[in-house]
Amino acid sequence: NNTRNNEILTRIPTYEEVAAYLQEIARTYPDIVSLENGGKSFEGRDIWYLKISTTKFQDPSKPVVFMQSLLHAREWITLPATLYAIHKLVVDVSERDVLQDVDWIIMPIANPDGYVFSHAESRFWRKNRANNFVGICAGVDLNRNFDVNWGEASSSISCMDTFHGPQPFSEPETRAIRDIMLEHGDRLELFLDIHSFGSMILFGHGNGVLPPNGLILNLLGVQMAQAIDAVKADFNPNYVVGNVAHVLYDASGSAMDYAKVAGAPFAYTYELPGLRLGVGAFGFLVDPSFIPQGSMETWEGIKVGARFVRDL
Ligand code: ING
Ligand code: ZN
Repeated sequence: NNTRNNEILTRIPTYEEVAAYLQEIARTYPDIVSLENGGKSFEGRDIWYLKISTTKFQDPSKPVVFMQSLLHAREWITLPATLYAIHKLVVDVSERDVLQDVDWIIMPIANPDGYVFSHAESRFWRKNRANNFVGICAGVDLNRNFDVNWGEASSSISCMDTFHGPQPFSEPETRAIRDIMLEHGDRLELFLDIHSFGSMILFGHGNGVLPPNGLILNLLGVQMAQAIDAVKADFNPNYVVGNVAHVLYDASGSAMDYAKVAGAPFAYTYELPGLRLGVGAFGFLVDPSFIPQGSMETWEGIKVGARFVRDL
């Protein structure tokens, strides 16, 4: 029921709770939502995602927006933000136009094994939990494993947090995302990869070379950031917008860069705000009182992106 739907948005739910919530949404709103399985994670968990459409993805004139979170396990604040977006699209529907004229693919937990591990064993775990390669440590950085400039700015050492894996797309989690992108490549207009932390909206390429549409990528990035800044908490800084290599660091093999290969002209990584005054790893911790605010402000940015591609 509706009470339960809302309660889950106020905290950090477990993998099982999210799976049950997505099932419940799909069961309650079968005309617009379908629950899909992208395959199994390394440890055998289902990689769930929702397809949300008023026309069952049958209208070729609609743009597709693909958004995902928790590709990195420890970035917990991104999960309620994504669940809130689902809630606003399906349950609340206060902005009917972004549901009516856009088809949505939403994957709240892109790295199920890492997410479960970050709850059970190691709060600051980033990677997945693969260990079927030469090397003494477990885990591949899924955001370095995509087949785009693979290995150029990432680590070949399994114990590093940016280990790119034994080869491009070695991981079932990145293959699941790739297959969804390629399936919708011709209509995929906007890809949003929700990470934390740092209050940034980043675009490619990860090697610092701007894509051909770099200026308009920057323009839409700024528009999304302004929408967030207009409603953000006073204690957080304004969002910074720019090329990932310019504002942060070089990074190859990312989901964001691969989305452009797959056909998405607009591909961004959001870095949601860190814990208040968070530095180092503490930025990944979540102040429960920030969850509603962080979710609401992120949705403001997402809406601007969705309306932009709708109006192209
Ligand atoms: N930041 C991203 C990371 O994967 C990033 C930054 C964005 C890299 C886009 C490449 C492409 O390192 C976090 N916090 O994970
Ligand atoms: Zn991340």
